[in-house]
Amino acid sequence: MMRVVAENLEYLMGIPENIVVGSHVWVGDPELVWIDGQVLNINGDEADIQASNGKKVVSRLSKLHPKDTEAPTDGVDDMTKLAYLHEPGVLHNLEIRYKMNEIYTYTGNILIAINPFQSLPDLYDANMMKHYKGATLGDLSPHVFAIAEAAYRAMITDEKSNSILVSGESGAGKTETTKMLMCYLAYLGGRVASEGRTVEQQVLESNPVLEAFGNAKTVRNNNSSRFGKFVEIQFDKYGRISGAAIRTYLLEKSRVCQISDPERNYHCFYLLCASPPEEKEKYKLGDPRAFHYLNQSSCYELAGVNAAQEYLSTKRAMDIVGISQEEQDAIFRVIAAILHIGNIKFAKSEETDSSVLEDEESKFHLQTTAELLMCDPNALEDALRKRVMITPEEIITRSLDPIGATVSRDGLAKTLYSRLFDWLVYKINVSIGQDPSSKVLIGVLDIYGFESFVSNSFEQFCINFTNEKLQQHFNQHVFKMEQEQYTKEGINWSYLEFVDNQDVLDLIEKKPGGIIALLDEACMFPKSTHETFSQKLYQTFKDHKRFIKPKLARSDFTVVHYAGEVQYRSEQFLDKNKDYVVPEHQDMLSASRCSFVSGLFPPLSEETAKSAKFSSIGSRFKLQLQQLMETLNLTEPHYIRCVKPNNLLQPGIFENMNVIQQLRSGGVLEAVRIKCAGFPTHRTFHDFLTRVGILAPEVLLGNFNEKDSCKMILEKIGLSGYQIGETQIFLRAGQMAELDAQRARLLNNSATVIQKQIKTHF
Ligand code: AOV
Ligand code: MG
Repeated sequence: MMRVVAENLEYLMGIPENIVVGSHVWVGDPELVWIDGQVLNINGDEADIQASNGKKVVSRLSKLHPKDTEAPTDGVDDMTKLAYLHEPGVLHNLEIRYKMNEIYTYTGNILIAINPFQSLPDLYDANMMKHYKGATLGDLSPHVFAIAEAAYRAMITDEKSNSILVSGESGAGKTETTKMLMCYLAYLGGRVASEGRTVEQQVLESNPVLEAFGNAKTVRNNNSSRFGKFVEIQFDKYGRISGAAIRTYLLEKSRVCQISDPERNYHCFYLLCASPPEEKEKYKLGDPRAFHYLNQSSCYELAGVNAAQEYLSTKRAMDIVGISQEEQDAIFRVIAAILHIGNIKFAKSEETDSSVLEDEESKFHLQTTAELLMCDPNALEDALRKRVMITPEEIITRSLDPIGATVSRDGLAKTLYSRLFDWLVYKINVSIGQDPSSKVLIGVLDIYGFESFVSNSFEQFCINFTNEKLQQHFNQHVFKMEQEQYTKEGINWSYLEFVDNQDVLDLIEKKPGGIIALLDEACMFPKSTHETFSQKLYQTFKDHKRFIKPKLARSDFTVVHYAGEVQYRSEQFLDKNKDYVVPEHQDMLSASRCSFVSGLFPPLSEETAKSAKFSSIGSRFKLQLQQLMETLNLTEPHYIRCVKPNNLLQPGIFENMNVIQQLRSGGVLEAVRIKCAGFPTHRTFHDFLTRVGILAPEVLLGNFNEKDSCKMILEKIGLSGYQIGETQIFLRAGQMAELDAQRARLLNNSATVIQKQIKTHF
């Protein structure tokens, strides 16, 4: 039943019949996306426009949008209040509000949050929380607290779980928004003046811990989360927080070994390098510039962040979430060990093409790593440099060449780091604890938005897959909400269909035959290369609407996502899909004398050791997403779309092109489109009469009730397709513009008549 309704789409494209000479319009602009102007002339299907920035522009009539000259100059706090709901209207409204520091705007129930890139303390203080407590959504200015309040109230009254889905591109403000949501929920559901470590405190303090180990400075965000996160906050029957569970998704492992200027590695490395002298001594650390994993970039400090203080506050947060002193020591030993591992260098051995430690310094770092990990230095060296092959006849030990040994070294560092991160999440979960008797929860999702770079790899593929999933969920929800509102008003609802992205999802995840399944197959077949994998894709999806083989590419492939085309480079897909711990690394670490380290590498059972030749990251991620969607489907969702107004990360700059792209890929425009396909303009009978009553003065003079008056006016004008609800008029997209145009003509005519009269008089 899901299909594009082309006729309705045209409403979004423009309503040319209402555009006449003198009309105020929005016209496309290569830089600003849309600029306003006035029609000077119309020739056939083209119009000359005087734009407000002084330019004269010629445009096809069908490309123009009417501009609402009566829209409030300070904008509207809900897009659905716009008389003309179209792309330029939405964009302009956000811009004027942003310039007034009004960073939040609703589109129905969806909250759009534009990153202010400046601290707005009054916006989130205790007074503000008090203010929103108990308020109905829409009664107060749009706010994250209002969304959290709505979720909490819905949970209490309907005894149903709710979820808040925060999305947006890197640096748009998802994590900050999530933290504010959690603060507000802790305020609503916390125990008053309770002592000790409360569940809500632990939930809140899990954020700085996870940020220290899972966030890093990137070019897009100085505090970029390199993992996705879903926090389930459980409530007891009194509406108090009684437990929580944190799930994380796809930590970016490659960053541990490889960074480029001006990005940084994970924050924890720099914090540890800034720890008090006795600790630095213990971990044999010093200047971060001395470590290969950190000095590939020349950025070591973060503006406005004191690493030494941050180290101490991270440890305090670790205390609160229940990580003991011994565990903290072990964690930082592993972090330090990773830095030392990165400084172990290999050179070509003189006799063969195998490798040796390059110099004394490398020996020192190897020794230090072994001490910190409490494992045997010889075993460590062997695990890095040698591979054991078991053939039916014998056991052969082979030495790796320097390149192979370096790859092995980086693999070890990545494995250690990702196991450590998983342990942290596990530990936080155990220590906060789940409430088995809790019946309802509020889930908060902070997950990476759609990504499309010049070069896109497996990570972007997974991220965009996530976004396809969430987009489907979002569309279905927006659609349902619209339907509910119409049902409430007793309106006929038979026409609405929308674009569904099931076909992209099938392309990616269908089993068998989808891209992930084909990738797994390739990974299991020893002779596969990224080229054979790509060939297989080209063959299989030759006729797929959502798949393109780029003309000049030999192994790239393009997926037509809902938010646009993304070209993926398949080079590292196979490697990145393999979740593989080198058995030599596994054996060496599980033999560590430190129970924390050996605990990160529990010995594999015979069974798994044999069968676990290959475990697929893609398939596991798919499963995780499936579980996430199942959880979300049991909840009542609320959406927050974060928008990054500029790439300079500066306050006050609103870049139209940038914003519009995010509104498109975040599905905000899709939501607007769904609304437009229905009855986007709602007006109470009274408001409607005030605005267009002049078109039928005889009706206004008559003694009718408001509903009947509206009906008579609409009949007189001859509009069709609108609906009259219980309390409101529901108009099709563009109909308000049409009414306004008629009114303008009427006023113009009467003005001309008056002018003529004036002329003849004098
Ligand atoms: P992200 O979570 O969406 O990016 P963040 O939540 O980390 O983005 O926000 C990026 C930066 O923007 C923060 O460090 C703040 O400086 C600023 N910021 C965001 N929201 C607000 C706000 N409401 N008030 C003031 N400043 C804000 V990423 O994790 O990179 O996708 O992977
Ligand atoms: Mg983030």
